[in-house]
Amino acid sequence: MALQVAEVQGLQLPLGESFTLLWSMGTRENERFDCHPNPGASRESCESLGCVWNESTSTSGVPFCHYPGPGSGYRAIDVRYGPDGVTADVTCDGCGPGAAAGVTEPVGTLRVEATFHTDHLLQFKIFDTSRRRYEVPVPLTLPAAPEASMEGRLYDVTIQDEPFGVQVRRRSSGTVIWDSQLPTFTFTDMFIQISTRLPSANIYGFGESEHPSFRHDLNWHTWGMFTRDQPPGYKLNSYGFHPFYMALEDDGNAHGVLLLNSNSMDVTFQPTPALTYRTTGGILDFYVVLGPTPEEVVQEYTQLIGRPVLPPYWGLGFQLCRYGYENDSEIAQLVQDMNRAQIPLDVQYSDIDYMERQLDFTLSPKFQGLPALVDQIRRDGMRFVLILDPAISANETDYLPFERGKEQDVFIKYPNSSDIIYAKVWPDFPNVEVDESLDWDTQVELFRAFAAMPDFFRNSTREWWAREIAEVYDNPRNASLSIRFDGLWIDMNEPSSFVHGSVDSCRDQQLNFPPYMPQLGSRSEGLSYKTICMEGQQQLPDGTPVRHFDVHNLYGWAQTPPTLQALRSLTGERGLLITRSTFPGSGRWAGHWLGDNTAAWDQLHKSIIGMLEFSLFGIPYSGADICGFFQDSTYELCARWMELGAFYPYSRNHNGKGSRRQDPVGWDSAFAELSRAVLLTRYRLLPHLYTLLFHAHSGGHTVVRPLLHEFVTDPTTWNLSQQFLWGEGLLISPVLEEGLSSLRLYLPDARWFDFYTGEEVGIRRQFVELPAPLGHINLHVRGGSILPQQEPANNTTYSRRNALSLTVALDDALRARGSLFWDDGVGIDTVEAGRYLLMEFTAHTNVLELRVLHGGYVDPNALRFTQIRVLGVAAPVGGVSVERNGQQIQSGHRVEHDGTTQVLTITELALELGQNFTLTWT
Ligand code: MIG
Repeated sequence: MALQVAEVQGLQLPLGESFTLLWSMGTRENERFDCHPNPGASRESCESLGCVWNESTSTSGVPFCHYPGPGSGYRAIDVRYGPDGVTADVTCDGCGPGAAAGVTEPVGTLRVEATFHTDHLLQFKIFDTSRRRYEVPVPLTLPAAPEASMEGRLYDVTIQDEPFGVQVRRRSSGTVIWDSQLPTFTFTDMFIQISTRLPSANIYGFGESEHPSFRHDLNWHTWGMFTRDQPPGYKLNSYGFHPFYMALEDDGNAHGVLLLNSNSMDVTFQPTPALTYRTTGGILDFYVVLGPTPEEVVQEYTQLIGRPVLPPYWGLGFQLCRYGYENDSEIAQLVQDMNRAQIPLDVQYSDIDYMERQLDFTLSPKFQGLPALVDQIRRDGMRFVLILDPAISANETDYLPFERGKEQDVFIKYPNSSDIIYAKVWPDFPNVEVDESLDWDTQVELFRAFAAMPDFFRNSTREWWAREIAEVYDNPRNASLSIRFDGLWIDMNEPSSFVHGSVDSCRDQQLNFPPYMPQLGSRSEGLSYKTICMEGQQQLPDGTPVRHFDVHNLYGWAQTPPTLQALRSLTGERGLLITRSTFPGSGRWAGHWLGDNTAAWDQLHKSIIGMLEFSLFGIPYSGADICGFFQDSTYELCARWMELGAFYPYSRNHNGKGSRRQDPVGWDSAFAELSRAVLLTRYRLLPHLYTLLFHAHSGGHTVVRPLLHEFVTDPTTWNLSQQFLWGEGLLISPVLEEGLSSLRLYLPDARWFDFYTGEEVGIRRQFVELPAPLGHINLHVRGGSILPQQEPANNTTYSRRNALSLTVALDDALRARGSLFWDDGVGIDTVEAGRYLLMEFTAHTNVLELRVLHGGYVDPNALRFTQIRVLGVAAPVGGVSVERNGQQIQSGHRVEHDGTTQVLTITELALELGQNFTLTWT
């Protein structure tokens, strides 16, 4: 029971005199909903909207101007409940007080439709019945007809009539997980607002923003959402757009909510607990998945938006890049130095430096040796990735990409006009000498070319883009300039522009400065801040015209599949694609780097939060620029970052232009040694990581997994993001602060074994301080899991030929399980075509079984498991017998059991990959 006591202190009431105490019955602070979200609220402007002005609060963020009562002015009529959903009409009388009053046209002919798609997925959509409004053209996977059953449904939906609200209740617990019967509800042309009470204060997600904590702080914070070329920073919306959150209810059940709306918006949390969405267009189209576990929330969400792509095996190797390589020899030298130092390296990049004056599809005179270098790198078993930007220079003579693009009408124009909207990005004007000592704006003015933005929705653009990429791969004019890249990296696709809107002015004031400007931190430049004009005319593949205003947040999303398709058709392989701007569903084609971070200690933890969020967003293949992009990294920071980054699914050391070298061979030999060691550990674990990415691709499981997904009954895990798991069984506890040689880390309720020594820690559900000297990252294997591994090598071409092994960590009941996914590592759609091997491992007491679940791939290298470590074996071991496909075999293995560490090691095995084996120890 909450205390309901008002304490009045500091009184000086002399005894014997008469006093009257009066307390005002204002709306409780947490129940205040902001009635004037635009800046500049005053008593006058507030009251003129029909709202209440109340300055009595000492809590920062509490709105002074709030709604006067429960009414929103909207009412539901004709509510109809059916087996597959609920519908109602929604009308408004005067549409209530508040933010939008008189500013943008109210929509008074609304309809709400709730659809029970499956037992764990429902949708409710609020839209205008009199005029079709813009809806997000992103396909979701929904059953053709509702499949939810009366008995099996995890939820009930109620539509409340006055004021209008939607309520969703979890049946099993009675918890109301959505409750929008609140005074804020507003539906106008350019300002749509809806609030909901939240069932708990455990909210995760929304992005892309740098969040100070994984679990949101609900104390009056607003987060703007709009894709933008904005390096991570507090309260700044960055490259992607993800209007999705996961909520953990107080009893440990979890659900997820997607608002499928692509207009600029913001979301406000308040400690009620409640959440308010404010969007500038489209409709309200909500999808709720009911879990009930956090892992199931991600599985159900990715089922809806599309499961993540399986990266090529080599994409799990270490990757190296920087902005500012001088020429191809610098890259050649670096790769050679990495190889000589025997530091694993799979993928080398070139940033925009390889282009002539940063023009897409060109080759700089300083990089004429690149084609040959790429061939050499590939011969040595490594791979090469090139960057591409969307902006196409319009100031060239004989620049075919622009000429052909114009011919095929691929560029975004002003509406009802043949004028292309010209932005400025990286391409330089012809014949200029860039003077980098000038200030940025002057440089942009003097040196940057006019640049046109392709509209990637159009079929013609997709064809044009594929052809231009093909001509880099196979240069039709000079075959010796063909660059045989293996992957592409698409940048600046928010889309980014160095001038706001266009080199001229934008033509539509209202779209660029909407009546409600979400809290994006660029009020004076409006929505076209660092991007193109909102009135830009785009066209869906079926010819439907759409405004950039509505589809801005889909720019990177639309560019991604045609890029992957082009890459695949050229290379004949799966290819590696990384994109900066993402939207729900982008994970189907690409991974994501977390953008232009700074070489600073706080970025280590922030990068984990970012990865955990992208796990929720269905983009598991992600990671931050290791050692930091902006500013000089420092030795210790970079060393700790290499340790952490070795456990990013996407593990790339990338640096900005002008800052000091930070690659593993850019420091000293001790640094090289430390990098080598931690990357060898990563490479050893790649079969496990690849298997996790397979489970993400096929089942929607997370790869980098928040602890709360595995230990949901333990509230200590609910906001723990300094540590993370790979799957369910490997706990990674990096050092995130300077000057430490030991680390305080949390071990949840399970048996935990040191990955390196195999010894049990013997502590659970407690924080513990463990040694963490520079060069050592704490890794713990959870009892109950089996991790497949492989002898590492300098790159995955070679490591894939090496011996396999297993680490079996027994739980309290002496059980463990795990799996291994294996295929050729590069083929397109190997999973869909069944061209893979899936093995399942189970251990119980003294028996370990290796079983083939799917035998669709035979590795050409005759791979064998040669070593098995079983952790937590207390009783002395006499011997180990081996059966293959049910037949006892003579195997020349050796057995070692250490009674102190309780590690059973079986070596010199030769268990062929793809066969069934049973090992029994006595
Ligand atoms: O305006 O291509 O996030 O990784 O090195 C900066 C140069 C453009 C931003 C990317 C970064 C890349 C850089 N790019």
